[in-house]
Amino acid sequence: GVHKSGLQLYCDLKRRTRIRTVDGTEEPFSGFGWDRLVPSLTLQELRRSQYQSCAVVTSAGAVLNSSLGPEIDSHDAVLRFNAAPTRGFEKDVGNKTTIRIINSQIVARPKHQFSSSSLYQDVTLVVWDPAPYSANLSTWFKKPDFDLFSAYVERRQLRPEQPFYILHPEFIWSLWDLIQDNTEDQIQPNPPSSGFIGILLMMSLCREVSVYEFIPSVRRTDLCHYHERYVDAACTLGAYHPLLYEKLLVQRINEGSDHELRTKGKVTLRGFSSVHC
Ligand code: NCC
Repeated sequence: GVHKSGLQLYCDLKRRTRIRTVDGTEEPFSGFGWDRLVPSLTLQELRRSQYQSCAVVTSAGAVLNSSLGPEIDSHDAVLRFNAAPTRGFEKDVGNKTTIRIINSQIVARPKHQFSSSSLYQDVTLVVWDPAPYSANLSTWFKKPDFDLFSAYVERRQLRPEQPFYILHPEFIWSLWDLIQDNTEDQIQPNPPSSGFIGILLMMSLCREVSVYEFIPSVRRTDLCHYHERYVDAACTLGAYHPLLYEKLLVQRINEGSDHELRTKGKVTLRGFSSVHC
C-alpha cells in the first residue's frame, strides 16, 4: 500500500471515499426524528451537476502576503475552515466562501459565537466531532468531544434553509484508515485534520481541486493562522492530527508543477469524476 503510484493512489482514494453524513436513519438519531431535522437534500445532491473547479484554502500563516485572493475567487466553489475570516484578508484569501468545515469546538465554545457570527451564515456548513474509533452512535451522542448536537438542533430549527450537515464518524475514520494504509509509520490514533477531510470532500464534489498552503510554500512560517498572532510549528506539522502524513499523501497525488507548489503553496488534484480506474 505504501509504494503505490499516483494513479493507484487516486484509485484507492476514489474507491474508499464515501461521503457520509448523519441522516437520522440510525439510532439514536432516528428515535429523535432527526430524519426530518436534517436537510432534505444530501450534501452530494445540493449541486446536481459537479463543480468544475474548487479551491481549498487552509488557514496557515503562510497565506499572508500571497496575493492569491483573485485566483482563489476564480474557482466555482471555495472551501474554508473553522473561524478563518475573509474580511480584511481579501487580497490574500479572496472573499468567496461556498462551504465551511468546522469542528465541534466552533459550535460548542462560546468564544466562537456560532449562533451570531456572520462567518457561519450564508454558506453550506459541515461540522465534525472526533468520536472514538468504532464507537457506536449512542455512545458518541451521550459524550461527544464538544457538544455539537444541541447547537445543531437549535440552528436547524432557526435556519432550516441553511444547508448544515454533521459528518458521520465512520466517514472520518475511513479517511484515517486510508492514511494509515498508505503510510509506512504507525500514525497517531486521532482523526485527520479538517484540512484533509475538506480536501477529500472537494475531490468528491469537483472535477478539479486547487489546495492552497496545505503543503507550505516558500512563505512557510511558524505563524499558526493568517488571522492570528499565535505562533506554533505544530499547526503546520501536526501534533494531535496525523497532519504530516496527510501532507505527504497529498503531495504524492499533486498534478501541479513544483514551481506553483513553491511560489503559491498550491497543489492541483483531480476530482474523482476525472479519475478512471
Ligand atoms: O487550525 P485549524 O485546524 O482551524 O486549520 C484548518 C486546517 O488548515 C490546515 N493548516 C492550518 C494551519 C497551518 N499552519 N497549517 C495547516 O496546514 C490544517 O489542515 C487544518 O486542519 C482543525 O483541523 O479543525 C483545526 O482546528 C483548530 C481549532 O480547533 C480551530 O481553529 C478553532 O479554533 C485546532 N486547534 C486547537 O484546537 C487548538 C487544530 O489542531 C486543528
